Amino acid sequence: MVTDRCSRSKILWGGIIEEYRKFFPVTEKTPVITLQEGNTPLLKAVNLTKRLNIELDLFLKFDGANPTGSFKDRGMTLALSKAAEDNAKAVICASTGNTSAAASAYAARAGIKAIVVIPEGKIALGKLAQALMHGAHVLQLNGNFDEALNMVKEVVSNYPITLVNSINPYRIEGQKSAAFEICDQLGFAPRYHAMPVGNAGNITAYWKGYKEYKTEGIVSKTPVMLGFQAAGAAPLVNGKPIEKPETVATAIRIGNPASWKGAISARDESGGKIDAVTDEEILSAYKLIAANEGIFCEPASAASLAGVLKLYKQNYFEKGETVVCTLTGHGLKDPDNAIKVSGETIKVRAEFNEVKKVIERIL
Ligand code: AN7
Repeated sequence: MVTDRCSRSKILWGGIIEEYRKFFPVTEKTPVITLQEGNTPLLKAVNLTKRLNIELDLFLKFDGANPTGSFKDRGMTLALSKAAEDNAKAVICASTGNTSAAASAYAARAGIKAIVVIPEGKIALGKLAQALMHGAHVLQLNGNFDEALNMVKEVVSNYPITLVNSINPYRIEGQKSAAFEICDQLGFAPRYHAMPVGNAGNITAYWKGYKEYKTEGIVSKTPVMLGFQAAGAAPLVNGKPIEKPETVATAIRIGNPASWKGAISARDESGGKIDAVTDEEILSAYKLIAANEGIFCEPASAASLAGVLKLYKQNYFEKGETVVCTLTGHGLKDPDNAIKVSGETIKVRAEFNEVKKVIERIL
């Protein structure tokens, strides 16, 4: 066979299972269901730190650059590969949106049916569009995420359907790959790792990943883990479940996180913190990231930077330390919020003189 010399197939990214195979419970019999997720950008926040006069080595891990636009792809590649290995006919999840988008996409790829249960009217429209386009059966529940999760747990105890929420341990396994990538990209583990917390699967996964890299001797230290919940949905901060969680960051509008213990272990074993940030702080960070670094994340994702800015003001960090913020999802999923917080556009008549007046004001 003649191949062109331009082929880089051997060095291109194969998705997290192929890249980190030895860290996962897969065998050669496991069919790998992948959209080549992972390998997302780790960008130094050079403009933000300068603009806000922040003395930190601040990095943004943009997991919104995954195939379905969120970190959920990392867990879903493993969950659907194992479901396919077990000949599952259908998968189900409750979701604030991103899990349903990822489950639907990976199920489509695997040729497995997907059922997603979402809180009616409380998920970003882009996420709903994704589930619909990937052919999932979308059930809108008159209730919140926590009620939806209870419902799907009941379903899987009655039917041979695989649950792909993060209670499914393969989800956590896959999501730990983000911690591996950050270490591989930096060449060491960061001193601090900040991330949004909703159902708490991701902070559990990152902590597992960092610990495994240390056990393997790939890094010498693990980071201090910092988790941030929205103030209106902060059960881990308050120490008890919240019956009616509310926040503009619908992705983390969760009152009783399934991985409660995992989040507390990550916090305590790493000497870290789980704190709350207000919707105002979240939206401010959301705009700062987009306007200064050219990264458009969704509101929930910005809770990580909002939290770092809050702690920075409290002199929590040693100057010059490395801090990584995970930006968990893409801003394009939720254009309504973006347009709402961006304010008015400037309207002009289609005349050169009108445009000229505006341009001269801007320059
Ligand atoms: C953008 O999709 O729970 O603490 O059902 O979409 O692991 O729950 C989403 C969660 C952060 C919180 N950022 O992660 C769901 C769902 C974004 C998210 C989180 C979510 P976890």
